[in-house]
Amino acid sequence: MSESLAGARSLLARAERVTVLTGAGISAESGIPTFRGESGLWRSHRPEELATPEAFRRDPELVWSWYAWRRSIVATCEPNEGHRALARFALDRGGVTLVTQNVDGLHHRAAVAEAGDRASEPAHPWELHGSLLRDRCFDCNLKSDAHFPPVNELDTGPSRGSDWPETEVRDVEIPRCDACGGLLRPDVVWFGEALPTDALEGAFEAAAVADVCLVVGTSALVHPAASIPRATLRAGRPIVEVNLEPTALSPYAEVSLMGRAGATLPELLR
Ligand code: BV8
Ligand code: ZN
Repeated sequence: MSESLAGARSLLARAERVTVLTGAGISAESGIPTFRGESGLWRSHRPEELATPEAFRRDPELVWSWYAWRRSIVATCEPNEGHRALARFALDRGGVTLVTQNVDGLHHRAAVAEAGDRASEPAHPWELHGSLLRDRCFDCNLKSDAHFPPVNELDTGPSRGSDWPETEVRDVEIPRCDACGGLLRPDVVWFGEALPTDALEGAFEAAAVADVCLVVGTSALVHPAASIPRATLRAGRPIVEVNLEPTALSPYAEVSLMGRAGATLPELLR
């Protein structure tokens, strides 16, 4: 076992309370493109173009069909060994607060799978940026389950990479709110929008009292999520990072484990 893995394991073994912050990197091995990697989602489009309320006002069909395409990918993905190792870790010991920037719902699916009939309702992670599995009315904010278009309607063709087949999805009909007839949007947090208060406060409170903050698969560029591990640092406690490459947080990490989350987390958390 490498020295850094042994170091990280002993930090976690001694910790009573652990806060975990994950980003798109933990879902990469499930087949969901990340945002900034070489095959990143943003490669073909700038975030400002798609993940903002202004973009939705300007071209709701463009934004809606980008999310419909992403939903069609998420619908065919499964949690990977990284999600499942984290779910087991949280189930097997108390004091673990899972916070995610991801909107794919894979952490919760892993928790349900790992809990089996062990727990009535496994803990939901704090979803800082909302969820693709829900819609919300753009006008009155009424929430509903996501209106998944039938995948054949999307005709996304063979490619599941990040080259979004824009043409085939343009004619997707945007569903409307049952209560007020407004256009529905995915229940995710767009740039320039506030994060859900309960998730944000819950995450910062947990990180402030955590003995270790474990940061997995995030470039740590999007705020305020990327500031959460700093609450642990301010309390004089360490950050352990799992990533394929150095990130904005690496200089502050006690241990930076370079490796795929799906391979590293089962080793680290066993
Ligand atoms: C807000 C949901 C105010 C939608 C997303 C200038 C400086 C600082 C901040 C700002 C600024 N200008 C503007 C801001 C604020 C802005 C921001 O942070 N911008 C950034 C780009 C600079 N933030 C906001 O606008 C936030 N809101 O500030 O509101 C406010 C307050 C009160 C009232 C009103 C307003 C809202 C931010 C949320 C935006 N929504 N997503 C959707 O998904 O479509 S952000 C999006 O990026 C995703 O949620 C994603 O999770 C998130 C972060 O990206 P990562 O998860 O880190 O993914 P990334 O691809 O970047 O990195 C992947 C990592 O994984 C890499 O490091 C890679 O090496 C690694 N990896 C890959 N494979 C693996 C792996 N690691 C391990 N194993 C592998 N196999
Ligand atoms: Zn409405």
